[in-house]
Amino acid sequence: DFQSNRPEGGAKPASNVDAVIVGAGFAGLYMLYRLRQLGLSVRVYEAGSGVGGTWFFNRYPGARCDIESLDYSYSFSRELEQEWKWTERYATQPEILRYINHVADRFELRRDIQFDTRVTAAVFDEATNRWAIQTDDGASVSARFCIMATGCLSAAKVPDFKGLESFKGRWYHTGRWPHEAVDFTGQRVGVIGTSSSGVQVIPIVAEQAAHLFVFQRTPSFSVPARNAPIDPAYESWMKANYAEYRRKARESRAGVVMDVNEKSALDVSPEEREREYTARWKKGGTGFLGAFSDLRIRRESNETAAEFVRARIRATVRDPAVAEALLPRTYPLGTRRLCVDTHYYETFNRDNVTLVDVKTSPIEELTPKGLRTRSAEYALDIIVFATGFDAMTGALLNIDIRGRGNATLKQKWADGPRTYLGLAIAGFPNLFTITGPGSPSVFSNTLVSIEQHVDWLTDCITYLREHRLERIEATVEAEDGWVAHARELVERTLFPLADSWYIGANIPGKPRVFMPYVGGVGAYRQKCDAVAARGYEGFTLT
Ligand code: N01
Repeated sequence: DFQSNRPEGGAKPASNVDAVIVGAGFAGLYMLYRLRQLGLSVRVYEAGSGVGGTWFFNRYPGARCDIESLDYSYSFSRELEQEWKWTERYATQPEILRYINHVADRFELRRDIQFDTRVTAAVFDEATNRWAIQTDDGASVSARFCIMATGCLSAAKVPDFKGLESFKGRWYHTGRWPHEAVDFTGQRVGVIGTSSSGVQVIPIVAEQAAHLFVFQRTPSFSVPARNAPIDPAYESWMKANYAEYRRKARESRAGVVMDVNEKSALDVSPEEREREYTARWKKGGTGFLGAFSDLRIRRESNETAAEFVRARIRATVRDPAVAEALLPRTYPLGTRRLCVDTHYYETFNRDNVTLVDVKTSPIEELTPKGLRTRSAEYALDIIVFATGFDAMTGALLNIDIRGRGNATLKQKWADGPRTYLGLAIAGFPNLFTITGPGSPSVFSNTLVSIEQHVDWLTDCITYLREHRLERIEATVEAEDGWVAHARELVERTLFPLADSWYIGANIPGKPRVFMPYVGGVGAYRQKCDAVAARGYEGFTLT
């Protein structure tokens, strides 16, 4: 019975708990908070030495969120929401990490978290309906529920470059940045990767380095952030209207209240288009994508937005050849994550910055002195890999997860992830994924998605307890239906046209399956609620 397991006083690591949560980022912390409220005994395992997940590991200079601070925060506690003061429109990584630490302290979450511990395996025992969870310290714990709060972008990927071990300089991955500051002063630095992480780190490194080489394979579309201190009048308005604002965000498409123009880009004059794009460009941020309703579904509409951004790049970058090389041309705007930057394109006007095209002349190997492409060798003291992540499935598949009949998740997902609602997996009872593949996750303000998943799971576990049920498992039919529905939605969009991490294209050999759910968080929430209201339709409960 998982109702009576809570150890007195909480703190001691128990070998038997009601729930194990893997990960102490935004998702894991809130899950712990809610399950504790139910009176469950919970153990959280976290590979890092502190809370924060993404924000613990991505400490590279320039790291900040591209969702506004007042949106990218928990809504579950009115006091927290009212008392916390954000300083900037877009919070920096250190500020977000301070916030997460504050939350952990405020709600006394740390006593149930074991840090510096990586979960290596999770095996379901059909006889007892419990998970045996193993950790890299050799310990094992048994839990009724295993909740994966492992993050969508947590398995950092350093490409398998020949000769990496021979490189005599220092190298870093943006997603595994050291805690001590890295000093680029007087150094010859190479940054590999020009997507969200790259566009943030590049302008900062350029200011310090003796010379910066930017190795670009695919140019990104980037819009200016227009970051600024929080406007006190806006903050007061938000704090007075938070409840209503959050409700709208939950019902929205992306988990933020966005001004979306309902018109098609093709139904207005070129002058009106220019006005609309210019206004959004001046405002800054990803709201640019709301300029017209069909930017992600109609190629010709999308091309008008793409051309607008290309014109801004040409107007910003002085050397026409460099500007030309920075123009994205091979995929529609927004089908890879739109970048948000502060002085990214301007950085290429500096004398100490060189853009190197590694599409036409790929990186062949790292050498003791630096890096060699097909056409030249570059002497480097420091290499920064802004090369991304084995997204959405990487962190899950790094754990040896075995469900009924000892079947592995690796086998089950050999042709790409399959889930029911992005929350549950047929064959893996009592295991849940927060913001898993098949849920809106990375296509939303993650905080909104995380709270929705955690609240849904809390209700689900309450339901099981009230009905004295021990086991919940998605049916294969429900899972097949969800996978088909998700695929059908994405096929109506331009997303499949891009080689992106959304579709696994950044990891050699990864199956090409579009992983996030594109239906929007509002519609998705309704579907999840309907499943619960119908007694957990699509699940077998025993
Ligand atoms: O990773 P990416 P990221 N040789 O995979 C290049 C979130 N995020 O860390 O496109 C040469 O997007 C690769 O080139 P290509 C956000 O969701 C948010 O930047 O594969 N180049 C690409 O340029 C984002 O989408 C924020 O041709 C190689 C880059 O490395 C997600 O995290 C900030 C290479 C990888 O881009 C991931 O972003 C940061 C190779 N062998 C991150 N391998 C904000 O909120 C890879 N590349 C602002």
